[in-house]
Amino acid sequence: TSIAQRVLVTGGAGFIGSAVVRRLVRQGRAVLTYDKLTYAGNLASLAEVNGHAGYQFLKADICDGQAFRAALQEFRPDLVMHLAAESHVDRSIDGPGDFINTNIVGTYTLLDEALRYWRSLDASAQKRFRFHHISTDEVFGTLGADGLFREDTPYQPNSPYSASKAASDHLVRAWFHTYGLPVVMSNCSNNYGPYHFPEKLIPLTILNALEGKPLPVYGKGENVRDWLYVDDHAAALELIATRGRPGESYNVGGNNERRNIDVVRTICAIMDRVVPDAAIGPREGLITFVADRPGHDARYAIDATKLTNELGWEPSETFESGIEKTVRWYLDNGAWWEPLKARYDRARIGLA
Ligand code: NAD
Ligand code: TDX
Repeated sequence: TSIAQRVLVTGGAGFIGSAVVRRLVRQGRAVLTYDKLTYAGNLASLAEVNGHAGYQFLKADICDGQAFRAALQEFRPDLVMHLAAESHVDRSIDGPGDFINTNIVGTYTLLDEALRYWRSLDASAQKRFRFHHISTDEVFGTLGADGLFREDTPYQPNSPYSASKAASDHLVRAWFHTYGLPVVMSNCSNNYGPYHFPEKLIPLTILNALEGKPLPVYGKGENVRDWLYVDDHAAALELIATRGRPGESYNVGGNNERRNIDVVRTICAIMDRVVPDAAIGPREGLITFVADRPGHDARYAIDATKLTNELGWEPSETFESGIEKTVRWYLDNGAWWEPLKARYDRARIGLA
């Protein structure tokens, strides 16, 4: 196919972005990772593709319009996949400023330059070009016991993070309707898997459980998230970017709703089986209920039937298969996460 032969990936050194980059490079596409390398960006996540023919890395900020303009002119992508963001809800509560800058101003800056670039292309290149904005189900707010988020669910973001992502979604939509920039959008549920920064619930639980440290569970642990294995998300993103209809948004989710306490217990059971430690004892004993997150959304769950019906996407991992793989990946890849413990204050990345 002639589509998406040259892909610029913002946030390609992050958790999901690096999974996307690894996938696209394996397929033989030319890829440019455009990433500022904040605390969440890690070149070690791209070791597999580094040095590969057709792969390039550029350290740059999405708020820097001149840098992005030069990257477009030099790399000449036919697809931009925009994943760069401040992504951690708890950090957005402690300090929203970076979220406003990167997620809102940064997305505006990319749209402004992408439009200029798109207008400079010839008609056939214009027709092929796509700007894919990657977003979250958190823009829809919170669900009660029933119901699922659909693409037409009203936006009701509740955290500074989700509000900044909602704002960016609205900007992307406006650039399609007002200027005709060929955009596609997607909103995904919680991802998990290899290369996930240890501040997030699943890797945090694995690493603390390994060392016999407390496992912090917010509130009563009854909040529900819909978990998707990161490579299943990367596969969905490729389909949406290459075959999604311009101007449309697609929800992505794993049909794997779990209460946080059950996620943590599942990880404890796998760790007890795979790396039993008599000095630590059953890991469930490490679970510690702590103060709840302010504004903590009760439940997220995704209806992904549009993506399945239009583009034929199906996740390949269940939560049970994916979490087993994930635990084993962390146990086998200390070389990836050990340096993070040395580089950052343990508390700052959530480790006890
Ligand atoms: P992440 O925090 O792991 O990675 C973010 C990446 O963006 C990092 O490499 C970082 O260096 C880079 N970055 C941050 N600010 C930048 C800037 N100003 N300029 C250039 N690069 C910058 O995030 P993630 O979990 O991989 O999420 C990727 C995207 O997917 C985000 O847009 C996020 O909102 C969305 N998303 C994430 C999840 C999830 O569960 N993790 C679910 C749905 C949607
Ligand atoms: O120590 C913890 N204890 C705990 O109970 C942490 C870090 C989290 N939690 C809870 C809060 C959430 O209900 O676990 C759940 C998952 O928390 P996070 O891993 O922080 O993820 P979440 O807030 O759900 O957001 C994630 O999914 C949607 C990503 O960070 C977002 O970028 C994405 O948009």
